[in-house]
Order: sequence, then C-alpha cells, then structure tokens
Amino acid sequence: MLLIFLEYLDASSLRMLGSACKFLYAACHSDDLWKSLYLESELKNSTALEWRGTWRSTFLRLPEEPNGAINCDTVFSDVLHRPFVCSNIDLATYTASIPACNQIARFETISNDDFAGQWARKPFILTKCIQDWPAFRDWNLEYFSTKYRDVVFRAESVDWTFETYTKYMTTTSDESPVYLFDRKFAEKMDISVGQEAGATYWRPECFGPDLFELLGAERPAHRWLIIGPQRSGSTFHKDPNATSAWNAVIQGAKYWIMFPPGADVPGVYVSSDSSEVTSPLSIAEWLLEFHAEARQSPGCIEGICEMGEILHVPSGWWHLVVNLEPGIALTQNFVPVSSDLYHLSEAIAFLKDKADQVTGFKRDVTDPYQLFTNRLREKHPDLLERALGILDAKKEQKKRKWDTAVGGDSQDSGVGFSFGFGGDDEDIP
Ligand SMILES: O=C(O)CCC(=O)C(=O)O
Ligand SMILES: [Fe+2]
Repeated sequence: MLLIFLEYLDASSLRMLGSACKFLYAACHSDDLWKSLYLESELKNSTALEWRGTWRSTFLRLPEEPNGAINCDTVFSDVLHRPFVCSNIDLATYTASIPACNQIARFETISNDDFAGQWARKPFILTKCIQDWPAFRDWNLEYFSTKYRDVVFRAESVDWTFETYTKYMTTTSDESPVYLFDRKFAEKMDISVGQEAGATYWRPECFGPDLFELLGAERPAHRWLIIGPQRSGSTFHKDPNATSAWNAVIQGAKYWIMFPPGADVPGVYVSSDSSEVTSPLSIAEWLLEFHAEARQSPGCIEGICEMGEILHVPSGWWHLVVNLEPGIALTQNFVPVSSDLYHLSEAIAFLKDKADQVTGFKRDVTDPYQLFTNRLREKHPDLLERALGILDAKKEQKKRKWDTAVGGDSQDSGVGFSFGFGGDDEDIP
C-alpha cells in the first residue's frame, strides 16, 4: 500500500519523505517510482538526455548513484526486494535443458515449396539464411555507437539518441529494460532494404511472396529494428493483424517460448472475444511463476535463436522472447502464400471481423479490409476467391458444430441436447 501511495507523490515530496527514516529512504528510492516520474515529465522529450545509471539520478540530474550512501541493512521488505530478485534471475535456469519434445525445429535452409506446403504454420529456426546480409556482416553494438551515435531511435515511449540508449542499456538494472523498437530505422539510418542492389538486408527467399506488399505505401508497420540488453524482450503476445513474422538475430541470442493459436498459455489471460490480452507479469516474474508449468503444457515449444539465425513465427502463435545477451535483431511481418491459403484467409478474416483490433495502419486508411480485398481482386482474383471460399466453409463448419451442440440437427436422436469435449482445435495446425 505504501508503494502505491508513493506513486502519487511528485519528485520533491518523494525526496523529502525519503529523508525521514531508513525505511522511507529505501522505499522512496524505488527506481520504478522515478522511472514513472521521468516518463510523465517533459524530460521524456529530450533526445539529448544523459543517462546517469538510475532513473532517480537521471531525473534529478544527480551524479551517478553513490553506492551504499545510507546503510539499509535493517530494512526488510519483500516488495522492495522483488525487483532486485527479478533483475538478477539466472536466465539459464529457464532456457537451458529444453526437453527434446519441446525443441523448435532447426534447419540450415528451407525451400519455398517446403515452407508453403509443410512449414508455414509451424515455428522453425534457420541457421544459414542471413549470412550474406551486409547487416549481419557489419552490424554490432560498437558499429552502432560509432556510426549512429546521434541518430534518435524509438525505445518504447521515449526517443533517445543511440549514445543515450547504449549508456542506458549497459548500466541499467531495470527488471524490464526499455527496449529499442524502431520501425523507421531504415529512413533514420539511411539504408536500403529489399531486393535492390546495395540493400543492407532483404527478405529471405524461402518465405516466398508477401501478400501485404499489395498494400504498397498503405501497408501497416511491418519492420522493426530491435536492440536491448540482457533480460529485455517481449511478453506473451500474438503478432498484429494475423500476420506471420521472421526475426533475425544479428548480435546476441534470444530464448523463445511459443504456443499454438488455440492454446491456453499459463499466466496469460484472454477475454472471451480475444480482444484483450492481459499478461500482467514482467518476463522475469512470468519465468519465476509460470515457466515450469508452461513447459509441461500441451503445445509448448521452445528454442534459442543464436546470432546469425532466423526464427519463423507463424500467424496466430503466442510467443514470449527474452534476450540472453545484449543484442540486435531485425524483424518483419508478412502474409505468406501457403498451399492451404490459411494465412491469407486468416488475415482477411482478421481485417473484417476484428476491425477494432487491427493495428499499424496510417490514420487515413479507414477500411483496411476493403483496401486489401480490392488489391487482391485486382492482382490475384484467384487467391481472393479461394480464401473467401475457405472462410465460408469455416463459417459453415462452425454453424454445424453449434447446431450439433444445441441439438438443432438431431431430429431422429430424440435427444434435444448433445455435448462434447472436442476442444475448438480448428486453429491448431
Ligand atoms: O525480438 C523480440 O523481442 C521479439 C519481437 C516480437 O515478437 C515482435 O516484434 O512481434
Ligand atoms: Fe511478436
């Protein structure tokens, strides 16, 4: 309760109260309080900020925290201790010894035929796919520090120069470090991306065409540069707009834990229409509380994507990702042409039926569903027709299931109601 109360205080009150006794000194130094103050203040808009080791020192522009200024040996508090525990967990405890049956498949490369026919709905790691990228050859954190020192990147809700971010990422002890996640990086770094000569990286061929390319300049945000220290990462989510993604590790290593679309993920709570996902725990808390249970749960798969490797995230799959080392990654979302057209039909259905959850489009795109289906009608009428056919068949199948469940089509059984435990597995490949 005390910590919740402290969240209502401004900086000078926190400072004064923190002078009252050892316990309040410790409580008022809780760095999460200062992180919030910083993020709510004007300082947040200063790209030239100087990171001073803690949010408190940074906010108050103090010299880097003098260690052990006040001896708090006699202060005991689980609440104050918890962030310390979480930012000091040994990640290897969770990420090592992955059970063989949970391992994400690994290949050197994969052909587009194999991908489209057998692997488009399954996660896998490719180990020899990005070695020709200049981005893989040249990029590392030192290179960024030299070449892009003054470039301002987006890191969650702040815009910082790379110089500031690198100082932050090398000294922070935040439990959930601010993650650099920038979708305008190509423009900011003045690099070209794609198949043209001189490109810094390109889409791996094995994934084949990307149907969202039909949207041209109107496609939603789809590529990100991701940089973060050890412990940074992404809590459980599904990727936007029913897209698939690939995620390439340029430097560092990432642990992935994934579940198929219809699975119940321990510690993740989804509203009945799946519009809201609550995963209230930080990555470290989730690992502490739920990892063991998750590992035993149906559908769970795990893997480590090492430097130089790329991981495929199929549409609709849940994933939690944590950086095992400071690292750089590139990710791109796409809609592949799989043999069963599952991905196209899912993307169309998402844009149509979950319009309120569609994200990443510019404000002037008011009807992404119409836009996408119009483009498909122009360029690939055959694909559109097949995908709509699949959606109709699915609807019909759902209706039949429902009728069976409520006894609507059981005229001759004499039983007005039937019940089954055949879980809704149509989403699970
Ligand atoms: O590298 C990561 O943290 C994963 C990123 C991710 O899942 C995403 O961009 O959707
Ligand atoms: Fe993701």
